[in-house]
Amino acid sequence: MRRSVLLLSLLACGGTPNPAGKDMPEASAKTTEEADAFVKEVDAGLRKVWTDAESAQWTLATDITDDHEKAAAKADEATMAYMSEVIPQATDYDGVDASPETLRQIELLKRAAGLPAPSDPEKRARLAEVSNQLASMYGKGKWCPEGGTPDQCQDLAALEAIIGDVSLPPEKRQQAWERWRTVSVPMKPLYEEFVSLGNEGASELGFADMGLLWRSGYDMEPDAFAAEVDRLYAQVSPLYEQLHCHVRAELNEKYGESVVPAKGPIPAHLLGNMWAQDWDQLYPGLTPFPNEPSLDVTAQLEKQGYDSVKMAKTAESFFVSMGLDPLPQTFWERSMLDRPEGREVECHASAWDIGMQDDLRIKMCIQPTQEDLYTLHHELGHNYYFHYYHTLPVLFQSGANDGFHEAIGDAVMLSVTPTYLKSIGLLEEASTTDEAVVNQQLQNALGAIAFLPFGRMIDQWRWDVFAGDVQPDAYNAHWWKLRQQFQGIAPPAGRPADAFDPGAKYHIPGNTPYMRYFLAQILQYQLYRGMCEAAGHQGPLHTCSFYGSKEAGERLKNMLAMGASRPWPEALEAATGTRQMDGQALIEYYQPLMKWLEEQNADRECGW
Ligand code: X8Z
Ligand code: ZN
Repeated sequence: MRRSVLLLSLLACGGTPNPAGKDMPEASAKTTEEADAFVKEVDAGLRKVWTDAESAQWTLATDITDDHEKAAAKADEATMAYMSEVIPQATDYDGVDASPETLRQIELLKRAAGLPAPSDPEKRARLAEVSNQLASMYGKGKWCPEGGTPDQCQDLAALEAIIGDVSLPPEKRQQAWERWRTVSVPMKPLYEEFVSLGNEGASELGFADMGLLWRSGYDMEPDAFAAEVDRLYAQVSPLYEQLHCHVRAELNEKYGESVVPAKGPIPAHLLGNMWAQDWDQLYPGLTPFPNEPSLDVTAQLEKQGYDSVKMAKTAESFFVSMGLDPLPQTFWERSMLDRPEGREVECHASAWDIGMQDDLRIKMCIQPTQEDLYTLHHELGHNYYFHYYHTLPVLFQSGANDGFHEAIGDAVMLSVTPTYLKSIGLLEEASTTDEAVVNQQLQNALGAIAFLPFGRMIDQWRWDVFAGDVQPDAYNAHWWKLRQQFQGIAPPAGRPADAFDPGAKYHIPGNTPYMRYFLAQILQYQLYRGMCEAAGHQGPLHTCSFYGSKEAGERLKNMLAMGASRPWPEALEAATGTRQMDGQALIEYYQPLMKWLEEQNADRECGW
């Protein structure tokens, strides 16, 4: 979701008007009418600045040039200036006697700056400039040989292809891994400046640092949120540890003790993904029961000549089967579905609603792969959220919390079972034997379970950096400390002193909060279970598909239409009947795999 990146990242959240345990503030001098008028005025003001900023960001992301970068920075600066003006006014309404809708908008406004700017105009302009520079550096990032010609340069896609090709020798993949990380070296001084200016902005708004501002967006106290993250991670990490143990043992066998030691962390370049955040590419080599039917959707997509439009239509048709609206015609006219020739673009997939009026779009460089089919469901999940809440006041046009926004498409994707894929001709055969279930679950887990510690650690790093607990000279070491602690992975070799590896991950230079993706991993199984219930599913959770279920669609639509108008536990309750985020649905879903992994690992020493 793009709007979240700079502008709305914290709108997904918002505090309750009177958080538990706090005394009611003293009555405000403002009247009910004044509060309503303020909220109305802010709604109009935000629509204007956000629409301008989004249009400029769209232009930049689909055509990265210096001029577009300047225009985007200018529009961001105007947004920041507006925020600096209205956010402090919100506190004048503390304790005002107004409707719950008005009170909630005022509370959401206080946390609405994803990137809070200092009120000093020069510093604000500099922050807008630095943040757009960082994002463009990532988008344009390439490794080029010294003294070489431009056609010898390698961009992210080229380097990812090498990392993802598990048949290539480890040295070649290590080289690609290291080359991509040269792109982020020059980001480091800019990132330091970004942290310092952003923190200054946060402190002007009354938050000790940017991390605290981010954590305060979950309808609970920031410390309680951090504890909630720990609780959720403790629920699901045993499954990750089993997966890690099995994968490490297999890689040890494949590459030998000198490349992948049987104990200790796994080298990060051998997991098939540039950031080792998902390990999907390892599935063909790890298939538990190779005699079961193939799950290779990519082969079929290629064979059947799926182009980007057909890929997107395939994802759309799942949502439509549940009774959701087809995407508007303008989606097909305005989206960027393919990498264009002759200009630089940011290929990292994102979903948009420019102007918050159902101008739905995605920006993606679609390839006919299973991974991109997955990402399309993910992006359309964002678009459907935008679509069903676009009539709300803008401050409510956000996920119930930001994890919800990221979870919708993924929850739907859990219903994209082999049986469904066979029904649309993307698998030749589907089987429901116990062996086939383990195959499919391992395939899923290499994406989703491998992701859990990564999703957990990224913002741990940023929280620590923003809080000043980690100084610039320790940025990289701290990154790898957390990578090892949570993921049990290590760099292929010692890192150079000037390395800034966090910058080689899109969301760091792009300033997109990341804990949302961890929450989404938890929430998606809860939402999936809720929709399965609505569809009348009986039997083990992993056997459910709500394809074609209008009842499941109804439940989803109701939640989407709430946006952020109510504290997230209410939205969760509407969709699932519970008010707590809970890793138990994920654990229930993966029960067959957990059992199989424990058997495989019975004689192995797990952990790192
Ligand atoms: O950034 C994304 C989406 C856009 S919101 C493509 N994701 C995270 C990532 O790529 O790192 C989805 C999964 C996690
Ligand atoms: Zn997303």
